[in-house]
Amino acid sequence: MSTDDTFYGSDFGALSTFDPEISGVLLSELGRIRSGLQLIASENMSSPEVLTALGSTLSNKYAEGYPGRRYYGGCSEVDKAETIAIERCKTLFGADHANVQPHSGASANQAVYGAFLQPGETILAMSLPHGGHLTHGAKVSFSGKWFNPVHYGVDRDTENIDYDQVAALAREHRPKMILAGGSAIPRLIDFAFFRALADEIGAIFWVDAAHFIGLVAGGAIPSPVPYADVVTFTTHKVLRGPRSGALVCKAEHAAKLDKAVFPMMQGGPQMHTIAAKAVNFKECATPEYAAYTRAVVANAQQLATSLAGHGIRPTTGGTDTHLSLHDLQGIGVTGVDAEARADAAGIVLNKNAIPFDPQKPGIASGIRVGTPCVTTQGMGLPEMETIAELIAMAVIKGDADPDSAVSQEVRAGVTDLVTRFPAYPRA
Ligand code: DSN
Repeated sequence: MSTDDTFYGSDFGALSTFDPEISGVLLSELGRIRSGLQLIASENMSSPEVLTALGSTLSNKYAEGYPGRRYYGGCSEVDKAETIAIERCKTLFGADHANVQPHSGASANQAVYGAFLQPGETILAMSLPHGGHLTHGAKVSFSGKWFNPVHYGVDRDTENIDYDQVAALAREHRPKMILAGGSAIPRLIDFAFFRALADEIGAIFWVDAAHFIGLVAGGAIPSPVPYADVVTFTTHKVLRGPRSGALVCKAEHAAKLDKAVFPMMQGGPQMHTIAAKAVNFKECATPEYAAYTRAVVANAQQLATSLAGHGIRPTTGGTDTHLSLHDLQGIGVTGVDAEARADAAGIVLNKNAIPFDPQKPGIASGIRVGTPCVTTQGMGLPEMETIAELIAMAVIKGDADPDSAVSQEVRAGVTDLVTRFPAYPRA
């Protein structure tokens, strides 16, 4: 990552003069990122190169359609950006086809429903309280309102996907589409199992890889691409690109999915973001990025183990990926309190439902922690042990008062770490 301090360092150029209120927000957000530990599993710190593409004049251009087939003139340059992004994405994931226009993971997911399902048809997906996602058929989402979701969960003992239940539900309900993936799944998913099951009942097999696609890009975990009909993802999590989405699919589904992204679900693509995705895909093809993804997993495993040593139990016993989910019932703290106590001490993490959670989602019995950000900052295994100590101190002994003695003590430890491993380091 470059360390161009003129881009994100001490001011935002003309914006600082014209609009001190907003440039002040940009600077204080940078200060917030730099001064705390960012452990939200779905966040990362994009490079200045990605941020430069995001802040470019490509933001101005309307380009409805696809390269060479636009509904507007003047698309010669954005056509180049999108073609480069598509080709890099296909190469990175070994995919037949890529669509880089989805504005987000949720938009990419909408396109999959649009391409393959009619309203009222059945999808089999992981339930939200067991680690799925809103767009996987939750009642409050379009996916739950307009389609017929059947949900599988995890096994009560292993806390891993209950594959027997998945098979039984698939055979009983004969869904048109089977979905694997979610937002709080610490373990690897058996894609071969899902592929075989989908083939058995004649269903489309879709993987929502938003959380772990970055690990796939770097080769740290196995890829769903050879197995799935379509793989959707976000580009801003472990992948470390701009806040956006994309999908890759088998050649036979390309035309259908392209039409579902545009014009069915979206209008004009965000060409500045597509250019930033191209930059990110180039970054992800480097040996440095591959090493980063291995370090993300090693760090997540160490963090989960070290938290367990402080009585903060990881569900499934640990993790194979970038995140772990922790059950706080043994220490008698709710997720919402843990999040507030950590926040008061400069540690940003999120409360999370755990499987079979007795609490409402807004309270939750768990926390989710992830290592994409701290690994981007260069932290390694010893620092994960320190982070676990700091989390334990804040969550078990602390409170939500930033001025309390415990919060102050934890914050001193956080400050030491972020001083030694700065985010967006100054040149
Ligand atoms: N909100 C994302 C997450 O934190 O996992 C998923 O969409």
